Amino acid sequence: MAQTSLEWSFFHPLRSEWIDLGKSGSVQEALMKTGELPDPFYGLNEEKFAWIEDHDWKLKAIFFLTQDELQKNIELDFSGIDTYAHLSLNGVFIDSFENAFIPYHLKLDSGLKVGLNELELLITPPVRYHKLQWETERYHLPAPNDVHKIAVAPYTRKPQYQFGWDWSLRLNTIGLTGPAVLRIGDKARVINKSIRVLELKEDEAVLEFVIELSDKTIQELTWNSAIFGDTIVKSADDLFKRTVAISDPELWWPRGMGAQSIYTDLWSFQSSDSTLIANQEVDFGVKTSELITETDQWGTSYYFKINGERVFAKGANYIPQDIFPDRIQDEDIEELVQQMAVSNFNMVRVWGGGFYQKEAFYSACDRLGIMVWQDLMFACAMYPGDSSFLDNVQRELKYQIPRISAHPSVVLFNGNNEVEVAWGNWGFQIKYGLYGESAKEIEKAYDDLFKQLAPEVIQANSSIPYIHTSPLSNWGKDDYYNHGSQHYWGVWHGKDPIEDFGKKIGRFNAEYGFQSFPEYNTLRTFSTEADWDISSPVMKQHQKSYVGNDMILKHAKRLYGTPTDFKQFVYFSQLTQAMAVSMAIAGHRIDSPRCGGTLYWQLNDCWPVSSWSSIDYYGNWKALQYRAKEDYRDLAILERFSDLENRSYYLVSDLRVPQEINYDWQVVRLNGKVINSGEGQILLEKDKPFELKIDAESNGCRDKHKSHQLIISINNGAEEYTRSFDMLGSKYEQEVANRKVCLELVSIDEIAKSAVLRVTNDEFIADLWLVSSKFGVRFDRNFISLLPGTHDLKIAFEELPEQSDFEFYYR
Ligand code: BMA
Repeated sequence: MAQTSLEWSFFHPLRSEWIDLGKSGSVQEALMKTGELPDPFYGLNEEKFAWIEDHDWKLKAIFFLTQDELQKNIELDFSGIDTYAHLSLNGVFIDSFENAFIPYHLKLDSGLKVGLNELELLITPPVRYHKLQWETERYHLPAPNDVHKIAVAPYTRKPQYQFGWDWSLRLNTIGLTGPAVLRIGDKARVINKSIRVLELKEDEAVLEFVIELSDKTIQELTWNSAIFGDTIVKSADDLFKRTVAISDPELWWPRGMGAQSIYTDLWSFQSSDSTLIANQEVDFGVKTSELITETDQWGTSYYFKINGERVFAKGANYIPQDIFPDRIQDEDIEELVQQMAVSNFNMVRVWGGGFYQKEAFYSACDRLGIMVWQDLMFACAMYPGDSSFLDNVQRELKYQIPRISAHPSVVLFNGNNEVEVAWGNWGFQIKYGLYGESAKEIEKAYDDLFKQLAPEVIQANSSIPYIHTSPLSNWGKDDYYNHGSQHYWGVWHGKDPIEDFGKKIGRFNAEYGFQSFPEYNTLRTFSTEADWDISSPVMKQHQKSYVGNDMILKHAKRLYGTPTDFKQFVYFSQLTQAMAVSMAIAGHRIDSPRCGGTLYWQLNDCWPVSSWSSIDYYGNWKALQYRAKEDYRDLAILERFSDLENRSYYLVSDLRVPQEINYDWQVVRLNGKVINSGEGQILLEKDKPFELKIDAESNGCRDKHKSHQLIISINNGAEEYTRSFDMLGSKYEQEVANRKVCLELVSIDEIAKSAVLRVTNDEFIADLWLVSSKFGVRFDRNFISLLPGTHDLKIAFEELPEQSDFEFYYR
């Protein structure tokens, strides 16, 4: 029983030499290692990667077999081939591949020999593979994000963002997205498994377990489960299934609603003569999910019920963590899911222009109670509907759907991102000349793929609800916001004022967002300070949205004034983004139960770039992440904007049990003097936001020239929570003209890797941003306003920073 991860090398088409690739990864990463290609993120280097797509790439792996081994069962497992490839063994063709989203399992039963054997994988980049077809086809499929002249993203089952996106560089990796394992003398293996809740009653859950084995000749086996005992099962369509019942099941709940109960079972499979075929440790959870889309008093609902109970969804859209998929480690994924939990998310959307996630992602979501909205991997383009494309997609779904739906965290499969809305509203017909027959063909392809094939595979393999697209409604007309899911892009892609984030509220807000620049540390990784200008070539290269940096500047100026330099622009950009998204989140939560959830665009980045992300490529939190963490608390204090001047304040609870809340508020002058206050008690129920009556003007204290801070505290018996909001008047800057602010690094604990940053300010400061020039420093709070005094902020670090490593900005 030997298992070897093969070592690959590849042939350089221009230099005619063989270069090491290692066990997996792309030719681009290998050429970066040899120094032939630079870091694609730096400066304008992205352009230096284009030529890679002009050549076919030959990969080679050599392995040795003894006479004895040759008699055994020999298999080859590819975890990911990127993408179009021909495989030959000792010079003889054995198979071809055309989907980066499927692992391939091959039985090598001919062509092997004693001694050295050679595998050759010839990979053709998508542009070359489809060139002839593209040049001769009757019409081109719209693919507005594919930046190549020969735009073939829709034909290619590989991550769509690598063809170019409005937050991504164009870099189509070529190679292996995981190791290829040679197995000699192995028994059968479990190559896929699924778990599905068939029925959930108060005192019993009925589940179906499904496995697929690598050896399809096995027709019957004894399935032993440590929890449910033995049963004999026969194979049907290459799958083995058994049904089990659990009495009084412990349910899996999203965070905030209950425990994330996970059962661990051990399965082993034996043939009739009791020989062990395979075994497998399995984690599973018991939960049901429903997507409720029905006509109601407002229009058409869109919300989730988990285990029969309504849940308000809070979170963001997740994109691939790197342009090089193979570089993303399980620890990086787990860390980011951890950040979601720390930020009080209960849902994440795996957006459709990336890839289906690894087990580590879904398992982390299971453990931490983050519901997963899973897109199928189609985004912002029209897709083919010919039978070979549909067969290819069917193979992909038959693998991915059972695998992903085995996880209790998964609550929705969504067919695609913005494909339907793009067809209806983005002017494709005119731009691509798609009328009559061609338009009909494209529409039929949509129906065949998203209304027939996908739901069929999902219903056959899973109990997770399916919807064919997101959004179901468009932004624009007032009534659109009353129906279904919404991607609100009226501020960024339209001309809406920023306050509309808090007003144009869909029934479920699956996307909305505003861009900002990443912090200086991150900017330094790809630019020199000479490039620090929003219209420098390097900054433009790192801004992929056609809308551009001027949009950030326009809104930042209105909210915070004209930045004096680039550094202040970066600071203002983050404040503007945080304000914009916070307006939306507050609007959405306060609109519950009309509104069913809120997922801002976007959590993370795939390279260092100015984008909609709240956490940059290097894991640094932008102002938005700190703010979303407060806005997303289960028991939250929210600020709602009617317009920039008029705001109201709400208490909101997502907890299933009504909360007895004691609250108090104070309106404070910037020198700390309390000018008005109030307190009260309420029973705060889920989906029933409570408006606090704040009287900031009762003593005639607040006029438009005066600035104040509002401090609100709540206590539900279990914990006390305080949040403050600035009410800064138009003369604010004059009121605090001569401020002194000192920073001191104290209480350093090198073992716990923590310290305190002591801030002393003689006058009020707004939105204090602490930045460390050392990577890996985390702040417990940031972008906070401070009344005069001494304030201790905790930091955690990987490497001890010096006091001089910290910079700070405030208004
Ligand atoms: C939506 C997303 C992405 C895009 C974002 C910003 O269309 O689904 O395609 O990056 O808006 O334009």
